[in-house]
Amino acid sequence: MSAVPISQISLKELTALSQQVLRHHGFSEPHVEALTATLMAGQADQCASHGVYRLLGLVSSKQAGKADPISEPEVFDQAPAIVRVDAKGAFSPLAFRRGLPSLVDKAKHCGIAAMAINHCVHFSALWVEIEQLTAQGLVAIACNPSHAWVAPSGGSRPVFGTNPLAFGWPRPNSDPFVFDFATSAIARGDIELHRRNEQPIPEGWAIDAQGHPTTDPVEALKGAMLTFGGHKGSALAAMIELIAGPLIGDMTSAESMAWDDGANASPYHGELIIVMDPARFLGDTTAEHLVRAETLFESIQGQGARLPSQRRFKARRETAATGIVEVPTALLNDIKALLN
Ligand code: NDP
Ligand code: PYC
Repeated sequence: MSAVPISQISLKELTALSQQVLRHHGFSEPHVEALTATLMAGQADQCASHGVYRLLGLVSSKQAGKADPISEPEVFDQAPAIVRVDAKGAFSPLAFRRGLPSLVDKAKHCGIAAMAINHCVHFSALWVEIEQLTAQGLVAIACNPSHAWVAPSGGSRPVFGTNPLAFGWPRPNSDPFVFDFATSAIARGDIELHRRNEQPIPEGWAIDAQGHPTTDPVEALKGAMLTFGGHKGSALAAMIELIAGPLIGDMTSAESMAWDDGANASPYHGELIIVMDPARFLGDTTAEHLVRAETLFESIQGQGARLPSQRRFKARRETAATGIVEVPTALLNDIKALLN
């Protein structure tokens, strides 16, 4: 397997490049800021499938007429514990930003609250949002459908999206406990990166269009991805289709794919975020129970196992120390070409 040429670039320079590209393609300033913050968070944490690579999809989705670059999200007070944000066909990060203050207020008042983001084009990692809630001392769960790329366990035709599920738990004196993964064996973005880098994918990620196991990323992208954990990932993917689809009045992954109509744009659907406030569940005993929760993390790490997000937080500290990130040279060139 040949090594992929890599360029080193400062995060500051990459941030400016991302802003320049988005402005060049007509994105409004609030979207430029929210989108770039999301892309750079992914890059700084060395999450290759959801970092600056996504800039290509942001521009192509806009060019295909499948993502509005300027719509201002509208926030609705849907119910005492539910805030709804209509993204109006634009990418989701600005909608999340606009709904966040109301979601936090509602969770702190009611103890549990939810935010439904509707009509958003989606490309991001969910931990970026989860961490904004754990930073407020809240427990959070987020999920969304995508495009129908994933076959149900026991089947061979795509029905589900890659449907990420993320969870965050605030910790008193350390990074929050956060996991965030696709309910497919891997995010589709990772298979796309294998295709770009001409690298085979591991067995178990996908089947080809004839339903045979494949390690060829090109065939995998034409066929169907597989769920993680067989029937268990399949059931979680179905749950996400339901609670972040019909429950919030938005599209399933199959509907998003039909809407796409071959444009190959980012998925268009909704997102559900559920938040719980330990202080409302526990009152005066909150601190005592959060300390008890630490025993769980100690017993995981104490035997040499790692926590999810541990790699990411380490990468974040490394990036902060050097100010430098690594980007495949071909990708950097493709991004610069977006300015032509
Ligand atoms: P992974 O299969 O790599 O799983 C990611 C999660 O598992 C991270 O929390 C990661 O922590 C943790 N993890 C990985 N290895 C270990 C280990 N050995 N021990 C403990 N924890 C571990 O990623 P996916 O491909 O499933 O998902 C990647 C991203 O794609 C997610 O951020 C997700 O939100 C995003 N995505 C977004 C979609 C969308 O529609 N917007 C659709 C699908 C995916 P760490 O980061 O520290 O390695
Ligand atoms: O990598 O599966 C994925 C994905 C879909 C939408 C954003 N990321």
